[in-house]
Amino acid sequence: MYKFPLMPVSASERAPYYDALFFTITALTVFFTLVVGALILTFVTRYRAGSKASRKGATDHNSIVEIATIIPMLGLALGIFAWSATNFVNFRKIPEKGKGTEVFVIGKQWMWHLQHLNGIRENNELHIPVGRPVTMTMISQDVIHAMYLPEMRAQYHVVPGRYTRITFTPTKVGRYRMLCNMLCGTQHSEMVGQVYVMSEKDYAEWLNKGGNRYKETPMTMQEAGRQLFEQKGCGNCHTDRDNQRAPTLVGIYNTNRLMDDGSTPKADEEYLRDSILNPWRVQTKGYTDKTMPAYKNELTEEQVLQLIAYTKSLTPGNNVPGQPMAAYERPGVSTESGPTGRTNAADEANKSVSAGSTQFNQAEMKR
Ligand code: HEC
Ligand SMILES: [Cu+2]
Repeated sequence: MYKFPLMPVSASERAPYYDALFFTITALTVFFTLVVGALILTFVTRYRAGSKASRKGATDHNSIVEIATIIPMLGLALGIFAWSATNFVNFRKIPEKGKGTEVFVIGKQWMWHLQHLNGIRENNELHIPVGRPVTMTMISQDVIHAMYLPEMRAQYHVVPGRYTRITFTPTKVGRYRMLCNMLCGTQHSEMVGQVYVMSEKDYAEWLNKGGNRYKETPMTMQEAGRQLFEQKGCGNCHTDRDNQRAPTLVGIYNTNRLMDDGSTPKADEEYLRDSILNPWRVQTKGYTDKTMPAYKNELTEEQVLQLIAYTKSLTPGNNVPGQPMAAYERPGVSTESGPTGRTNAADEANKSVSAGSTQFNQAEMKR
């Protein structure tokens, strides 16, 4: 809306309201500065010592003029107060539960930890979809910080011992700043991060990748399958051996299965896909209860392919006895961080002295 170079771009629904107020106050300030300045200049010139201007009938008090000035000024000030207060109240209306994106924020010297409802964690970074309200619930682990998102025109204190909240709706795709706006210690100025406002499609993709933008290589299908296997709880029933709940999937690929109706189909891809999507059509011998959920409307074709890839990898040699399912390891890959089980650069960065700066530099390099 405004292209004033001193202002950061406007990237949230509240920016125009905030800017209108800001520029009105600025305009009023400039206007009165000019009026008062002009009057001062006029009078000091006109009535300077030694000037011949007439000093006849000088008064030092005029109630009418005073009242006529004070009342409108008071009105103006109260008007600005009412306007600001309305903005403030409107911007602090937290969307109903379940509406929009919820993010949980921990501020600490000197970084921002963020976690999404689905468990994705981020450090000094926030990925959000455009056009949907975002609510941040924030708390500090040490001193008082302040979450400041200049392009969103949003700021609120982050204090120890209680939750504060901030809400805004990003309106423009892009990369914006996340700053700490409360002097919080020596590296306060490095408590910086980025807000990535993404299109719905990019955001979905990002979520799909487990939120790990730094991943060097995408997950293999097997890895993705394993992740799904865990997420969907397949392992609650399918373990490393046949049990009362379900037959094992270890080693079944390309073998002939004995079914309840006496048929012996080969467990190829087609069979596996069918068993996952419509498990009760023909059941494995010994399992007559329809306990396995039908995933027909729950999994995408891509996910089914990933699950099949994972199932294929489950050979006895690849299986750890006693474990629910084969533990899948890749050299140099930590299984501890994040839902993807991959180390991410943010975590690495946070081990060094200034998490903010390291990560910021890394983010810049990747661009
Ligand atoms: C509540 C328990 C349960 C869950 C959860 C479950 N299954 Fe099953 N699954 C079964 C049972 C019981 C059978 C055998 C009877 C049948 O085919 O319905 C089976 C059969 C299968 C088969 C065919 C195995 C064979 O004997 O040839 C495959 C493949 C399979 N499940 C994959 C999966 C996948 C993948 C998931 C997760 C997305 C999953 N299952 C979740 C209980 C479960
Ligand atoms: Cu801070």
